[in-house]
Amino acid sequence: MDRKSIIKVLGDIAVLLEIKGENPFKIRAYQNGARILETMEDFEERLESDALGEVSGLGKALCEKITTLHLTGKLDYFETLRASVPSGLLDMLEIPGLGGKKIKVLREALSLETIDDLKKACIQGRVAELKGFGSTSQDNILIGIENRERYNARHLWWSARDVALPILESLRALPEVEIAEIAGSFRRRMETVGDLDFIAASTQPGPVMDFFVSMDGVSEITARGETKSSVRLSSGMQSDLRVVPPKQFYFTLHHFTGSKDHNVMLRQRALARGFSLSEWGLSATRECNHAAKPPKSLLSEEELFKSLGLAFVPPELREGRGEIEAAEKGKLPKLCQLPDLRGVFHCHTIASDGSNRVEDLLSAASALEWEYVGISDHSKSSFQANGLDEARLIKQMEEIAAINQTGKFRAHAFTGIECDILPDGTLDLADDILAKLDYVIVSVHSSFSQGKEEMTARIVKALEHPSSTMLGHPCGRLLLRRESYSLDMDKIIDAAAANDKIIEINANPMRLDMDWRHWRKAIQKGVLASINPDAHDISHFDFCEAGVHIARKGWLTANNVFNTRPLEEVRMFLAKS
Ligand code: DGT
Ligand code: CA
Ligand code: CA
Ligand code: ZN
Repeated sequence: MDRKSIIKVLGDIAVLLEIKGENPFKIRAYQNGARILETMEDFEERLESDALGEVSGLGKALCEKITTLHLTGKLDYFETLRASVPSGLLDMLEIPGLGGKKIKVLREALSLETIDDLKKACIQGRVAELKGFGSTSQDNILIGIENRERYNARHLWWSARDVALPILESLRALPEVEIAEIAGSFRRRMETVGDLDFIAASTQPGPVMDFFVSMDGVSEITARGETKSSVRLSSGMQSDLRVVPPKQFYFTLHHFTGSKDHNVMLRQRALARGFSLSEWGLSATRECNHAAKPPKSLLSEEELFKSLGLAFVPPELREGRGEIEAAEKGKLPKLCQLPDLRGVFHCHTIASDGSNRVEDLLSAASALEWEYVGISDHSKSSFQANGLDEARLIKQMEEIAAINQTGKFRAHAFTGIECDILPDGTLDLADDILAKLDYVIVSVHSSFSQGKEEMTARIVKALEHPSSTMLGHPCGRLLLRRESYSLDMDKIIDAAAANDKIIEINANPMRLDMDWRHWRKAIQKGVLASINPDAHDISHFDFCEAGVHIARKGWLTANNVFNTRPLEEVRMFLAKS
């Protein structure tokens, strides 16, 4: 262990002893020890020659601990001590203004063990009453806790993009930058993103770093190095930038795109071929007569995969779920793309809780060169969304027929409904009306707390209804806000397959439901996806992009997606279902 890490351990020991309320002399011995190491000029030599004990202030026991850490990188005393303090108290050290002594007082006076306890105590005003705290200190602790929550949170991919793309554009505009990309979960199109990982190719990292740490929206510089910096953005998002020499760029881009699982597998494959793969490059590990020498620089990521005998793996698929085997066999799917869509289902109008008329939706869809739009307002049980009863629905069907008649719009309107699945699995509208519609989306909007079996049976029953066409937002989650209801997705996929029903990819960036992890199983069973914006406004047509990302993460080709089909095929499918 190096000197810096040893100093850190000594400091941590002092803090742990403080939290436990140990003898102040003992605490001071570790604090002093850390300080002495910081300024010691001949640390290495003294360690080697066993002359640490001659330094005044370093007792025998402390010297032994330092030597053990240096030689083994571990210290039992420290491990035991750390394990004896509840982890919630250690987390409190991350809150500005809280050190070992104050945490000890909080723990003893208020018997706190977690940050949640501490938050409650602050809100109740109990911290302000403690000696040495006061109301300003209490307010600051509360702010610290809230910031920590905000910073630790993940972010929707959709909101991360609003932050990330302008930064990427500015990086690319710098004269010193040759290429720049965003790697990490953002590039893999995960539904949520922890932090942003920018990679730039440049021979002059200095000015690029200067720009990055001082650009608009930086609220804190958490690390500033020659080739790597980290900043906190005012949105609460953490963001890293690595600057590498141009010939290294695609190795680094690949490494930091991840995922970790994908990287591990690719590295193993490289090793099996006598190469060592890292963020720095590809090198030979042993002497042997390779037909191909490892490339020292790359002009694209394709070349990296090619040098390992693989087809290019799109970033969305790099999750360590069989993509490398598929790439080896040339069996990667040709993933669907946004321009493949020829229309959407699941759009709400002013008749329920949408903000546009049918005509507005048709006009916006036509501008996108779509061939059709499915109108699907809520049904009557969703009274909070002004859901339609039978009479209002019949009236809407007549209106839509009349609009189609005018021939004013390129896009055709299909008449549908987003029909509530009632708690017992029956549908919210009369069968004879449902049978008259072009299509029916069935969705759960109530009794979310049903048990797994009951909820699964409820949804399966709705899929077995002869008039249902597709299942809306199957798990009901709201990302970072509300968990999925409990259900058995395998059984639901089976029911969809058995009854020839479509499953929606709800493209609302807060839903992205059905989750991409289930889609490979679903398409193997022949289930079709419909990428639906769940539009309550014409601007929500944009959500389709997020839906396409999820479809791609689920290995879907255009063929697996119902709404890539031309109008006539869709008509035929809906007519026979
Ligand atoms: P996030 O930020 O939590 O949404 O997820 P990622 O995937 O962006 O993860 P991040 O930012 O920690 O690191 C970016 C990529 O860098 C990650 O996907 C794989 C690579 N990477 C980072 N740390 C490690 C590591 O310790 N081992 C391996 N094999 N790869 C790593
Ligand atoms: Ca990341
Ligand atoms: Ca990162
Ligand atoms: Zn809904």
